[in-house]
Amino acid sequence: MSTLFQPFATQLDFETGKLNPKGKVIIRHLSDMKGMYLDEGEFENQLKKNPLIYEVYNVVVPETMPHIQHCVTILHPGKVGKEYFMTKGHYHEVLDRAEIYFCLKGKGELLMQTKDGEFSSLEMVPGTVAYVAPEWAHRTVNTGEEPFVFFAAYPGDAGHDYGGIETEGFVKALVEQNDKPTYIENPRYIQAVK
Ligand code: S6P
Ligand code: ZN
Repeated sequence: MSTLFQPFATQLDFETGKLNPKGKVIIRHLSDMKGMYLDEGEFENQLKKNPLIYEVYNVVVPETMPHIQHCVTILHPGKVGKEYFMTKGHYHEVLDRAEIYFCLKGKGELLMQTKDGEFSSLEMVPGTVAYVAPEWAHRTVNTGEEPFVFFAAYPGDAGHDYGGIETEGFVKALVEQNDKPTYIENPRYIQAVK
């Protein structure tokens, strides 16, 4: 056998969104998201049950170039007060690394922003292929009533910078108003210091 990295395949179950083999699994409960939801009282209330918010199944490949990281996220439905369940959101540690999201199941929104405070969002339904361009932080929000499942692929060396979003927050938040997902300004958003 050559010394080259060997090709391999992973099986994605379209029903559950899970991978076989499972790869590296990341499970985030509400307690992992302190300070991220607008309604702090409701956040504390729900901590008693500490619901599962999302699961990420990462195929294990080296976190270097020229490899391609790929994974599936299962974002569960629910709300904290009026605000829909969401992922933490991050910039890539190597800021100019892009990413592709492919929605497989459920529905949601993909929120993106730059360090200059520019904001963009895309609706995600099964079949949507979204391009997260270089330098855009990204967060997903489940606006439906079933799990929102999407596949992602990104450069091997991208890495994750969570600290930026933990400090800044997102420009906008997605809440239910008159039974509809509605964007509101996030009063706690602080523009990044560059
Ligand atoms: C990785 C990619 C996704 C997220 C996942 C969870 O670059 O964007 O796989 O990691 O959706 O979100 P977060 O913000 O907790 O990493
Ligand atoms: Zn990413």
